[in-house]
Amino acid sequence: GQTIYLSDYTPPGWLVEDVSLTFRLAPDATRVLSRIRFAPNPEGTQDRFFLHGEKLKLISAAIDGTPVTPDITPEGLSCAVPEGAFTWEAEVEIAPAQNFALEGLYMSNGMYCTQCEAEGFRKITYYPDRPDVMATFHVRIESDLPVMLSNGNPIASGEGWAEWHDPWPKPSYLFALVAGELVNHPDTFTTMSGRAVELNIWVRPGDEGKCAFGMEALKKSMKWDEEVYGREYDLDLFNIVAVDDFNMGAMENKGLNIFNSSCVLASPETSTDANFERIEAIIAHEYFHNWTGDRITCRDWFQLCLKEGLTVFRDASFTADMRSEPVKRISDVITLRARQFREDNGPLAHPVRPESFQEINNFYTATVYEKGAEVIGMLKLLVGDEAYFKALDLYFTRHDGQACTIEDWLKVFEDATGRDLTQFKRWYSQAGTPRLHVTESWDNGTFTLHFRQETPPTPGQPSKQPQVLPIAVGLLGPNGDEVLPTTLLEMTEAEQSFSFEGLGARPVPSILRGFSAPVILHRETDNAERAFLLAHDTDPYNRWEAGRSLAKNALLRMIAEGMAPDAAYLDALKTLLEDETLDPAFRALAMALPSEDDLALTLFEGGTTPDPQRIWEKREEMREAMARHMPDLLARLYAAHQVTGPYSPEAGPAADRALSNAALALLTRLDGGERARAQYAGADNMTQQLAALSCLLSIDAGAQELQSFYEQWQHDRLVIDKWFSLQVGLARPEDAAATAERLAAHPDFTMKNPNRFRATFGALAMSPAGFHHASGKGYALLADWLKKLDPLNPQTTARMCTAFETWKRYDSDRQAMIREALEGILAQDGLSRDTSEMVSRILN
Ligand code: BAL
Ligand code: ZN
Repeated sequence: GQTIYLSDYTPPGWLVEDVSLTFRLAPDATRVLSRIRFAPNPEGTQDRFFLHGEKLKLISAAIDGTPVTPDITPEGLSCAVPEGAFTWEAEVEIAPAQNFALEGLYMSNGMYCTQCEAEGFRKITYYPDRPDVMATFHVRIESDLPVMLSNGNPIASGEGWAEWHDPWPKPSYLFALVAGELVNHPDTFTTMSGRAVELNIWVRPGDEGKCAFGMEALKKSMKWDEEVYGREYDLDLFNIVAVDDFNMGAMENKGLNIFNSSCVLASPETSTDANFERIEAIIAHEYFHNWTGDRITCRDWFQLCLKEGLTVFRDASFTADMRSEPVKRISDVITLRARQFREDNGPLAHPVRPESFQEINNFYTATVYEKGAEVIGMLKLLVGDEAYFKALDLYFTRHDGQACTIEDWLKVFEDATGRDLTQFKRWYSQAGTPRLHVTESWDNGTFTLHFRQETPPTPGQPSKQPQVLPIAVGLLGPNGDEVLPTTLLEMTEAEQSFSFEGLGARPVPSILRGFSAPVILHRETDNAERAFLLAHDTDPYNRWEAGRSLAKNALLRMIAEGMAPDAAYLDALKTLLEDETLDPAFRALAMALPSEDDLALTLFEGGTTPDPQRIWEKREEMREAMARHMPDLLARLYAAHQVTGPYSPEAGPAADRALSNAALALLTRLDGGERARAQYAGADNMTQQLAALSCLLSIDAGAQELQSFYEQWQHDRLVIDKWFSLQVGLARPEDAAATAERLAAHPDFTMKNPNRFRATFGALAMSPAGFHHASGKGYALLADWLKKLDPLNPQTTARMCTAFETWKRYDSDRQAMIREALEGILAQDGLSRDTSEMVSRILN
């Protein structure tokens, strides 16, 4: 494949003033007529006039009314053009019903919809499909479908047609069109300046009852962005559409957000508490893009983190404000470690701002999104809240309507604060997770923390420079009182010490409070100190971290040394769970053990080859020990945190359900499933039903419930996705691949729906012991299905190849089997650019 480099960026030769598009919709032969006003870019180098275009049948083309015959390649067309401004007109034919890649214009259950980010617009018509070309769009849709939507405001419609105009200049990746037999859930919002905005969530008939929660989330997001960032919505209309077949979670098209139906449709009967929280966050995320993404967009795709890191950071702050801040922070760190650290410490590691790619779709990653958000969180910590919002105001005024870079972003912070961010910028250019080593010394009233940072080599980056690390610390006295409240240390050197004077006794440090930097902390400590922090730390994040490190240490010793589960850990956990002053959601998180993948990475780093089967067994053994250590407490928690009355997805009752269901999961190991069976039978919401079913499946006792669950929900595709993934995810390691294989033969399985494919094979990939089973069956099965999926949907295929990204950690037998699986994929005829880039990077 061809590699594209950030350093090769050149401004476009021509800019677009205005675009008019007409769509004559037909499943196999949609005609797209375009009329585009081009003008030479004074800042560009006008060599050859080139328009992107892929898989398009050109019917006709003209410049200023005169027919032209362009040179056409698989990537686009070029053509001689007059000097100065001119009008380009073309007609192309495309076949949305044959488009299973779900990029460009495609069909889902009889409905037309689009996905243009990153480079899908070039599958709709010939265009300079790059984000630094921003234009106003006028769109006419012709079809016999009742609902026809595009970006911006509706301007006219009649029998069989509708016209839309978007007054805000935008890049082509934000274009959207939807047409279908849809029904809407309407509402209104009055903005801070008093303008009324019409809001709609459009769904397939039958899904109307699943829109109310999403609508409330949208209104909360609009309000929050006004109150916290001073950002007001800028059109008379905001539309959301739910689509079943969608590669991503959702898409922020201007005024017409398109959502994977799993990320917007919600009802108590069909959605879990986790689903509700995720939907609220994604609706906020897409809405927040209106300013951080749409009004101010990216100059080129290397700058993706400019909009994604910032928007993830914004949606995380929103969720923290709507729910519990510490619980959100802890959950985000769990995700960061599970996904981003995994990526950053393997063959796919890349900087937050990558410097080259073959297929940009492969860079919608945890690093760009989640580490990109962490970088913004660090910037905010370093400059302080007030300066952060001052810089953001400057960003919005200075760059409104522009396509920007990370340099522009950092410059507003430099200008607003007077700070030099040259070294900070390394967070955008250096890949890999910094290791932060800490030692301490105590001398006559002075306590000193000695820090050393190092970042291991990553592909293409053998050596790294020190980064700016904001390290939030607090100090606790021997009796547990805080003797130094949270203080921010700013580390800039490879090695640096910080002293605290005038202390009466040697303190216990609480380091990296709130996970103030995305690093791996190495500190020699003992269980007594961990237990002390678990009992006394005032920082909820570090309190949780202390419990997690106790659990992790205990598990590592069980795995590596065959030790029994650590009684001190079990006692400390019991004490924490008994503390009714603590948020039940926090306690539920404290009961969760470090993931299998997290343990595997730590073992590997320590020089031990991880055995996925043994890790799985030891986690099971630990859970069993947890249950046996505190059966009465668990029974009490289970009963005391039952939620009565009608279901509400709010944080309070969701937290109680989280704690009671965490207790149930352990109790099920003791009571043979008695409580879970009763909960299943009495459940009136999906959270309770699914939790009970999971408990039963985890002890191999849920066959009957599994069957009745299917019968109850067979007409609800989102619930049936849960039915698929639960069976694979909870299968014993030796059965996981066979379960996925059996479900892939189920009549409800389809490769054409990414949600269903992920529910089946994503669940396998996310079960380390099953996927890495010594038989190699998991590898072979996934590789087989990825080979089948690639010709249809390269984007989802490539994404799922990341299942193999940890392969170098494992023993030579497993490595040989994985290599064979990956080489088999690579040898496939006509393999997509997406998958070929991904597999090659993993293999190297
Ligand atoms: N821009 C792609 C989907 C999202 O990040 O919102
Ligand atoms: Zn986004």
